[in-house]
Amino acid sequence: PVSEFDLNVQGMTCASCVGRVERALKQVPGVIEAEVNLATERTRVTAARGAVSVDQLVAAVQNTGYEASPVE
Ligand code: 9UX
Repeated sequence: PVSEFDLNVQGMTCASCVGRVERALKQVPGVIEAEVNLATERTRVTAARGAVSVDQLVAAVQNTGYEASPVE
């Protein structure tokens, strides 16, 4: 079973930014997939159910230097 999380990630302006954010999220234990949509600033994260909290994901993005918040 998996859980999906939607984040709004701001501050990305190029494809390398996208790569940094996706890599940071995929390095969080339990994360299976992370996909950034640069145009919409929306990021969809798939993780093993119960393995991560949205706060952990937000923190992982913020540690790379971008702003993140959960999408309600
Ligand atoms: Mo691209 Mo993003 O040159 O911080 S990596 S703008």
